Amino acid sequence: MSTDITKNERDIDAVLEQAQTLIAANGPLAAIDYLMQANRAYSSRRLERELVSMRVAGFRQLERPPVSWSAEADNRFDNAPGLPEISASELSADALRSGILGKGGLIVRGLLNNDRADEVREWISKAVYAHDSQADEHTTIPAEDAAWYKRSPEVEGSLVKYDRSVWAVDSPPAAFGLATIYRDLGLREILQEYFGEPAMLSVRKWVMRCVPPNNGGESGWHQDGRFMGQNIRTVNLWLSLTDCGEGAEAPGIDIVADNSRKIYPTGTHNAPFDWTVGQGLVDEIAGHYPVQRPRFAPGDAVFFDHFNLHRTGFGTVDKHHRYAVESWFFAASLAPEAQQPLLF
Ligand SMILES: O=C(O)CCC(=O)C(=O)O
Ligand SMILES: [Fe+2]
Repeated sequence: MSTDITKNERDIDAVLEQAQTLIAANGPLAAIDYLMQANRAYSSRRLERELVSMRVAGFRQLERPPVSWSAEADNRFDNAPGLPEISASELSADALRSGILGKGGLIVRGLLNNDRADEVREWISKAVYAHDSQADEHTTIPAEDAAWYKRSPEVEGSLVKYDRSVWAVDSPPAAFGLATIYRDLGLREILQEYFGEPAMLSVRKWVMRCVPPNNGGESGWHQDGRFMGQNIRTVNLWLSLTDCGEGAEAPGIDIVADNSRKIYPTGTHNAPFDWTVGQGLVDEIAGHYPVQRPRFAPGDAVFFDHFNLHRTGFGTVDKHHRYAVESWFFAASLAPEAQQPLLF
């Protein structure tokens, strides 16, 4: 047994050495591809941690020539009353364009099958549990459980906590699993086509969310472009892992199906904070655009960008925590440094 472990560790050493050679010869993305491939076989916590570090460090080495881009889209969803909906097999760069730019967002049903959605929800539970145990000095948990929350030296800052969410990068096994799923879904290619250049994720806007019920609670209406800047190009994949939203018993997300690409004033109309859009203004906007609380099954997703106006949708009779993953993808050439972009 112990010989096997030693042999395995020596294999991992060799894999990491090979990755360094690849970085020097072919750049960080080649090394990341190689490590991801290797980790499908090894499932090694060490490789997963190295991957996180390599993704963040790799971004700094990336050449990012400017790209011209147009916000044109076809009118395939013009008759949709609110956010259009498609199935996973219909997802393409053109569908994303028509949904996000034409209607303010695009719902994709069954992006993950049930088994995969359950698996991702489990990863979030493990990461949250490991985080909470490490935050509590009286609790010690086995090393294999603790590995689900482990900060890379390349990662800076911390998540402002409103709920039980954690950054995906702080859970290297989950970050590996999610990056693998996104690649398997073809998101790298779809987003490359959407942006006309590679898509990046980031430390700060890749969040595994665990939102407890807060019946009757109000969360802040916001546009993420308000914090991240407007000279960016983004696609957010908001992936539900819990039955949530209208008619369900877990908090959902409230979304305005608004395709006007502007940032609304914040801190007015009785807004509770200076970064939120007041309910009075949302009521005015609702005269022109539908305000929705979609019902999401585990594995359903909604794509939108930094102009979308939304908030966490607390119910009145919720009983369950809502798990979801928020993944903001950025066009490489305009990826905001403050979010700590990373390669996926
Ligand atoms: O998950 C939520 O409730 C909020 C998500 C959000 O604000 C976002 O994805 O930008
Ligand atoms: Fe948001």
